[in-house]
Parts: sequence; C-alpha cells; structure tokens
Amino acid sequence: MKFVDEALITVEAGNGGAGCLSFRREKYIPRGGPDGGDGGDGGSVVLLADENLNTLIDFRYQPRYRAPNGRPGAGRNKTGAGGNDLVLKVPVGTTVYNDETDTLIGEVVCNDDAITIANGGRGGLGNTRFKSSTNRAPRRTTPGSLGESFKLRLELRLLADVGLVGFPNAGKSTLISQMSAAKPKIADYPFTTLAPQLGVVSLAPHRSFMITDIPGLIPGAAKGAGLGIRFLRHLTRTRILLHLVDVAPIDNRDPVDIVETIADELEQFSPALAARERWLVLNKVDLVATDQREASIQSLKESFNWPFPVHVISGVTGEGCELLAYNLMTRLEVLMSERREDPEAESVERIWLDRMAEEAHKRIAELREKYRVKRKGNDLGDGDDDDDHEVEVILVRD
Ligand SMILES: Nc1nc2c(ncn2[C@@H]2O[C@H](COP(=O)(O)OP(=O)(O)OP(=O)(O)O)[C@@H](O)[C@H]2O)c(=O)[nH]1
Ligand SMILES: [Mg+2]
Repeated sequence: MKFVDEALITVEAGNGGAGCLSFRREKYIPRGGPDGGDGGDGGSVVLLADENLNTLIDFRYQPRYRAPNGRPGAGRNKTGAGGNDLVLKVPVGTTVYNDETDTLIGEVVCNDDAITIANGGRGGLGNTRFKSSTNRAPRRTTPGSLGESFKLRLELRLLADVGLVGFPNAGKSTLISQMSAAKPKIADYPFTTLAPQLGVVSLAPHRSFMITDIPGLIPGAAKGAGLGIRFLRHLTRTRILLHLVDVAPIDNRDPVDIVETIADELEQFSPALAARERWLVLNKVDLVATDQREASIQSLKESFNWPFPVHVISGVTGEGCELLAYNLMTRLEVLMSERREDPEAESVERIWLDRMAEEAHKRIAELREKYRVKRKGNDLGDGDDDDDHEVEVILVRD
C-alpha cells in the first residue's frame, strides 16, 4: 500500500429535484385544485473520519465523487425522494482546502468527525405551494437548485503526541521500535524510513501516547534535498518533538553542528514548529567507551545548553528509554490537564496549531509549485505528484 498524504478530488453534490405541476383529477371532484409535490433535496458530500484509515491512497485512484440528485415531486402532493448523502471516509487528521481559492474548509480531528464539503441542491416547489385566494389553479413550480461542486485538496497530517526529528541514521526508527510495538524497518544506511510511521507507547492501562517517526532530514531539506521537508507536516499536530542525535557518528561530525543543521531546516519550514517544545535525545550512548562516557556526555550537554529536557539513551540496548517514555507521558499529562482546565492555555495551543498548520501548508504549496515548474521544464509532465512512496504506513496499537 502506498502512503499518500495529499489528494486532489472533485466533488459534486446532487441537484434538487424539480417541483411538480399537477392537478387533482378524480371522478366527481371537478377542478380538484393543485396537488404537485415538491422535489427532493439533492444528496450532499460528507467527509467522515475513520480511525482505521491512514492514507489518502483511494482518492488518488478515484478522484471524482458525485452525490445523487433529488427526485422530482409528483402528483397527489408527493415529495420526491431526497438523494442520499455521499459519505467519503478519510483518515483522522485530514484537512480539506478549496484548491481553487486555497481556503481552508475544515478538518476532522476525532474518529467519526464529519464535515459537509458540498451541499446538495434544495428541492423545487410543486404548484401546490403557489395556491392562494386569488390563484386557485397555479401553474407555477420551481426547479430544484444545483448542488455545490468544488475542486478540493485533501491533506493528511498524522495525529501523534510526540514527533521524532533527526538526521538519517540517528536511530529514530530504532527508538520507536524500542518504545512501542511498531516494527519499522531499521538499517545502517540513510533514508531507511521513506514515510511516516506511528507507534503507541503504552506505560500502563490508560497511560499511553502516540509517537511518530518521519524520514530523516539533511542539510538543504527545506529546499527539497533528500526526501525534503514535506513529511514535517506530520509533526505539526504533535505536542512535543524529540530531536535525536547520534553522539558517536561514524563520520565524526560534531553532534552540536548536526543538531543546529536540523534546527535551521525546521526554522525554514515553520518558525512556529521550530519554537515548539523540543527535547534533545543523545542517542547511541552505548558506542561511547564506559570510562569516557560521563565526561563526554557532560561536555556535550554543556555545549548544547538546551532549553528543554535532555535525555541520554541507547535505542539498541534500551538504556534510558523507559525513563524517556515515563517523562514524556508525565509531561503530556500535565499539558493535557492544563488545556482541559485553563481556557487560556487551550486557546494559546490552538493558536500554535493554526500557525504551524498554516506555515506548513504554505511551505509545501511553494515546494509543490517548484516541482511543477521543474517538471514542466524537464518535460516530464506525467500528471502525477512525485510524492508517492511504495511503502506502508503502519499503525500498531499494541
Ligand atoms: N550502537 C547503536 N546503534 C544504533 C542505536 N540506535 C540505532 N542504531 C543503529 O543505527 C542505524 C540506523 O538506525 P535507524 O533506526 O534505522 O535510524 P533512522 O534515524 O530511523 O534512519 P532513517 O530512517 O534512515 O532516517 C541502524 O544500524 C541501527 O541499528 C543505538 O542506540 N546504538
Ligand atoms: Mg528510520
């Protein structure tokens, strides 16, 4: 299955059925009067969040949707049947934009959230409606109104509490597999992870959080290098970021330098995302000789002078991972209860989320445009976005 987090679709709601022109005709009842019923309303197109879905792939294969029309009214004051709503199931975290005006229509954030994205036309009026004291035999009816139709862009942002960022090979997938039941592909070459992965970290019953791993970032990612920054979108719904760094990289690069590079890329992508709570995780500590460990970690910590918590772990041996999970859970619980109890905290968080979403949307739209122009220049116009990956996004719930 392909992981697809963007899709362009066309939706057309059903038209309203026409009102009916009819007069009552019965034996022994001369001039029975008007009895034309109203037309039925056209079906609307509705998006419904389904937690079992995690890709927009189906919308790539079938990009057009049309809800049925309302039926016309009939004699004997019969109202036409309404067209059923067409329900499109989408993953939780899907945002809808009007592609022509680039305006946000809405998003579904919880399972079973629904939004109407195109309203069905109203049924027309039958001639019975126009009966009055001065016109007992009206011949007037109205046609049904047209259903709305739009070209829409669906964008999926995975919902997770914690998001991982770091260079390729930093050990992000190893950590997610250590902390959760997810089993992403791990290998000693860069760009092993080609699409976001989700895992559930479960500490105790009712104490769990969701963590997401996205493909590694490299210098120039903001300009499209490597797999680029498009997957950063999936971090804009997270509450805490974990910035993972290999403390003993094989090329002997300075970890401080590596971390700054990624911070720059984040900043270019979305200043709001870069300013979020981001914990530093010094990984692969097992590779540092035991007798040097304390001193070298201490000096690293000092050179980072990090404003948020710093953790020292080994994703392979599991050292420090339990404490990290526990501290993350505790912090998330504090943040959640703040949001619940303090309306001010809730609205501040909403502002952050909106800012990140807007900045991410803008940056990805710019990149998309850049690729489009480039593709045109290369005359490779195959009509498809080059953001498909033959990989599966896996959500493991224990
Ligand atoms: N010794 C040691 N090796 C580690 C540790 N964590 C990860 N590795 C190794 O580092 C390599 C890369 O690990 P991954 O988890 O695939 O790294 P990633 O950050 O997901 O990499 P990409 O998906 O390419 O971005 C693998 O060979 C891992 O076995 C660790 O704590 N200690
Ligand atoms: Mg990986």
